[in-house]
Amino acid sequence: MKRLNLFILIAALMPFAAVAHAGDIREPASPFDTGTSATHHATGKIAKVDGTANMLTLAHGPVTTLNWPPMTMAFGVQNTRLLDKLSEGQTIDFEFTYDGSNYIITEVQ
Ligand SMILES: [Cu+2]
Repeated sequence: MKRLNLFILIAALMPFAAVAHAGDIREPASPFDTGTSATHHATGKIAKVDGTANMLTLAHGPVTTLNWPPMTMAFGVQNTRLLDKLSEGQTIDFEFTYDGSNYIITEVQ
């Protein structure tokens, strides 16, 4: 009888264990996990255009190829003249790569 109670308890707790594990999968991928040649695609809203540092801060949506959740972060820009055409509050589709130390935007649609 005691053994049966233990079995029921374990069975009852199992869904919670599964949920805790699913949380692990959503952790942002480490930069070291990604090849430097891969191109990633995302949609984001421009939070800041920094023409001095040639950086674009974006509140971007999920990036499935990197296992990233939505977040706000700064990207480098490959073609700095691109920044002249962009302004805060604008929503863009963009492509980016990892150059070994920074995430660099290579194309904006
Ligand atoms: Cu990000």
